[in-house]
Amino acid sequence: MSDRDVFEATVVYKDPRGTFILPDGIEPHERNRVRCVVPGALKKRLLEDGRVKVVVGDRVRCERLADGTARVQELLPRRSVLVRRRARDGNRPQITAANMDRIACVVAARDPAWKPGFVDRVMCAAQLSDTEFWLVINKLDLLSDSEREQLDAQVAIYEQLGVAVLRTSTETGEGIEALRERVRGSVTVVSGPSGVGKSSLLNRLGILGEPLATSEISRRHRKGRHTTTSAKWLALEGGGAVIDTPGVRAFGFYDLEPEDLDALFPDIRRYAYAEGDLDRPRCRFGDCTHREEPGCAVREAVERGEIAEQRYASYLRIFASLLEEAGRRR
Ligand SMILES: Nc1nc2c(ncn2[C@@H]2O[C@H](COP(=O)(O)OP(=O)(O)OP(=O)(O)O)[C@@H](O)[C@H]2O)c(=O)[nH]1
Ligand SMILES: [Zn+2]
Repeated sequence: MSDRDVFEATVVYKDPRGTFILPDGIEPHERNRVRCVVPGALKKRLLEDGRVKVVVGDRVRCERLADGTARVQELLPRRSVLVRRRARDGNRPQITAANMDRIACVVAARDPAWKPGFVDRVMCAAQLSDTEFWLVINKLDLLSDSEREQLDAQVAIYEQLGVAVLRTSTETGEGIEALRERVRGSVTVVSGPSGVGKSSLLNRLGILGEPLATSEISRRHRKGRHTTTSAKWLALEGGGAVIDTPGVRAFGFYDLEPEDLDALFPDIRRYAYAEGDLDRPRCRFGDCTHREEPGCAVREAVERGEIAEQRYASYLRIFASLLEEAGRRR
């Protein structure tokens, strides 16, 4: 085999026909995708060593085959990975994407109204993946001036936690150029509930290749044709990419015990542990879960208004859902 038959590539898409990659050094356009196979021996090794499988965003070394397709020889080291619990198989990991620099949670200012609980879940997932988190609020054009002020007050909670909050409208173009600038040159996983305008937004960020379908009709059509829910790696003009993940209603957490949840809420963690150090709990009970226990530093901070009620409510809800999942596993 000559050297030119071996190349490195990025995994951009997966569906029942196979895994699709974009070889390095050629224009990162959809039409240059190459279909490849992941040999059974490699699949088995990935399962055994905990890397699970080849996912969108992965870097791979491949070998070109005579029929124009390719075979993956090796999965190259990952710098980050987004792990979600599998919807149906209980506590088995579902790795959604790899090698991202951040997760951007896209919600709508209204139609559909955004739920802080959803945002908090995605933010926990970013914390768990050790990845930067952005909150993108789209459809800003639908708000009156006074509603906008309410929104500003609500998102101030996130801004105080150091989260970048980006306000956009694909109708008026507000914030689009700023977002376009910010995503360029790096890899952003984009996640959001259905109907928030995620596809409309991505189409405005300068993705190379076919625009994403956005209207209700084409969306239904698209769902009919493909049954896949793979993420898609979309190269950006000027470098970098966005990874479009299929609409998620809920984020589950793989391998997370309820009692470890406080570490994923930076605001709660700050009060629960001296200087955020998990070895130095501040509540009366070292194993406090910050629900009903007396002498809880977190609840006291909520009562003083130093932790937002809304964030604490999310903590309690996610805690309860983790408890329920843990119960189901046992
Ligand atoms: N008013 C307003 N409507 C928008 C905006 N962005 C998108 N929309 C509309 O919202 C609807 C949903 O937009 P999509 O881009 O298809 O939404 P999506 O989030 O990709 O939806 P899924 O494909 O279900 O995940 C469409 O009717 C868009 O025209 C916006 O900024 N303002
Ligand atoms: Zn406590």
